[in-house]
Amino acid sequence: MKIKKKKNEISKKTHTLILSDFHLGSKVSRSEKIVELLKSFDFKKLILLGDIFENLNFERLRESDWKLLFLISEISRKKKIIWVEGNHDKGLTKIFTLFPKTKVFKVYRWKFNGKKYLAIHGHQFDNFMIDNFFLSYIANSVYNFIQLIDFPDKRISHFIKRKSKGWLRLSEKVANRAILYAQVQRVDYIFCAHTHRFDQRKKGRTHYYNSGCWTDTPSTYITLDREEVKIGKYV
Ligand SMILES: [Mn+2]
Repeated sequence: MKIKKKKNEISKKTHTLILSDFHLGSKVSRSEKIVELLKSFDFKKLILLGDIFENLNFERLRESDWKLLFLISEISRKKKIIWVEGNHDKGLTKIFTLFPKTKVFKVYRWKFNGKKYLAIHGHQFDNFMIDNFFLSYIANSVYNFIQLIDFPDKRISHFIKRKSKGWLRLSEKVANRAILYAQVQRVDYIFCAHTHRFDQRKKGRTHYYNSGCWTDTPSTYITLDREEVKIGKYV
């Protein structure tokens, strides 16, 4: 499959793109939109920050999910792809070392201009999930179901997400623990996912970013160009 670019398509430029939580195989993943986004960017490096797959069941993948996977394999011929494992796709990511120029990590570190960077999915900072795997699985399924039966503008699921204390606590916890981890590891920038809420914080010299997800609107992504980090939204 060839990546074709339309003549008039405006190409945005960035060095690194960070995306996470596609949950391919679940009914709410927005693979068509991810394809659109990847095609609209001119980038050098792609970091897939975990939970790209919902689970190991490939039978659930739709045509559009396969299209996205073909696109990623096509990208991997020319550009560096970093695949960071999430809790949903643990182990599965190893298969993708078969793609050219693709590497799999649990924790990915790099340096730029004397600054240190680290990317980790973030479930490592979520002991609720680890202790109550079954509970959070149920909560997640219920939320996905509500999203499916929701109005087109997703007003019910967005309301739940805004009001849910659990969600808020999770975002807080992951952010705080990630910042602490970054300080201990002496890195300047830490990138996480897992909470499905995009986020941006700074504590002292430490910068924390969360790339959000692609199972909800707006879906979010991070661009990293020189030392400039931005969170982009995609409706
Ligand atoms: Mn996760």
